Amino acid sequence: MTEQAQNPAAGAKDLRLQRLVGQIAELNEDACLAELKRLLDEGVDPTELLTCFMEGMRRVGEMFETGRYFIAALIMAGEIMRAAMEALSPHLGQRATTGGGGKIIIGTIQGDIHDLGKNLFSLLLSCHQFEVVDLGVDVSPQTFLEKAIEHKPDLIGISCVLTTSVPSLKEAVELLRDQLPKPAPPVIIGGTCLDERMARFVGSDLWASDAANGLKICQNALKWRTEAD
Ligand code: B12
Repeated sequence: MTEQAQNPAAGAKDLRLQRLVGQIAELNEDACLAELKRLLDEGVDPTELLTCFMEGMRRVGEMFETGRYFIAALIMAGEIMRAAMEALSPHLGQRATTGGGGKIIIGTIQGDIHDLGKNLFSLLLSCHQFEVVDLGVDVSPQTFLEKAIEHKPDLIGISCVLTTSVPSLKEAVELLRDQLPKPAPPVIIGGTCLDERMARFVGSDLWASDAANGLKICQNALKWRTEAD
C-alpha cells in the first residue's frame, strides 16, 4: 500500500505543498500567497512552507539559467519571497528584546544586492537573543572592517549569492583576519553560490548551507569562545 493510501490526510497535504511549489515557480503571486495563508491558518509547520518557497526560488533560478525566464522574473520572484517571509516571520519565532546571545554584524558582500537570505538569517539570530547589526547589501571589505572595529562583534556574517562577488568575499575575509585585533571574531559565510570547497578557498572560519544551520554554528562558536576565555 502506498504511503498516501495509508495516510490520506498526509498525502493530501503533500500534494498541496507540491502544488504550492509549482505556483511559486510559475510566479503566480496571488495564488501562492493565498495558499500560504490558508496552510498557515491550518497549522502547517512554517519551516515546511519556507522550504517550499526556497524550492520555488531554486526552480525560478534554474529557468533563468536555461533562458526560459528573464530578469523580470527574478524581480517578481524576489517580491514573492519578500511577501512570503513577511507572512512567515511571526510564525518562525519572536524577536528577542534583549541581546545576550552575542553580537553579530552581517551584510551582503560588495557587488551583490541579494538580501532575502541574509534577512532570514538575521531574523533567526534575532529570535535567539543575538544582537544583529545589519550593514545592508553591496558592503565593501573596507566597510566590514570599519564596522567590525566600531561595533566589536563576537561574530561577523557575510552573505554572498553571486559567484562574481567571491573575489570581494575573499578580500573581506582576509582583511578582517589580518587587520582586526587578535583574537579576531570568527567569520561565518553563507549564500547559494557557496559550498565547503568555496569556503576553504575564501579562507573563512565558518560556513553554513542554510540559515538554520548557520544559527546552530553561531551558537556553538560562541560557546567555544566563552569556554576558551
Ligand atoms: C530573487 C532573485 C533575485 C532578486 C533578489 C531580490 C532580493 N531582494 O534579494 C534580484 C532581481 C535583485 C536578482 C538579481 C540578480 N540575480 Co538573482 N536570484 C534570485 C533568486 C530567484 C532567488 C534568491 C532568493 O532570494 N532566494 C531565497 C533566499 C531566502 O535564499 P538564499 O539567498 O539562498 O539564502 C539562504 C542560504 O543561502 C543562506 N544564506 C544566505 N546568506 C547567508 C549568510 C550567512 C552568513 C549564512 C550563515 C547563511 C546565508 O540562508 C538562506 C536561508 O536558508 C535566485 C535563485 C536561487 N536559486 O536562489 C537568483 C540568483 C541568485 N540570481 C542570479 C543572478 C545571475 C542574478 C543577476 C546577476 C541577474 C542579472 N543578469 O542581472 C542579478 C544580480 C544583481 C546583483 N548585483 O546582486 C543567479 C546567481 C548565479 C551565481 N551563482 O552567481 C541565481 C542563482 C539564479 C540562477 N540560477 O542563475 N536576483
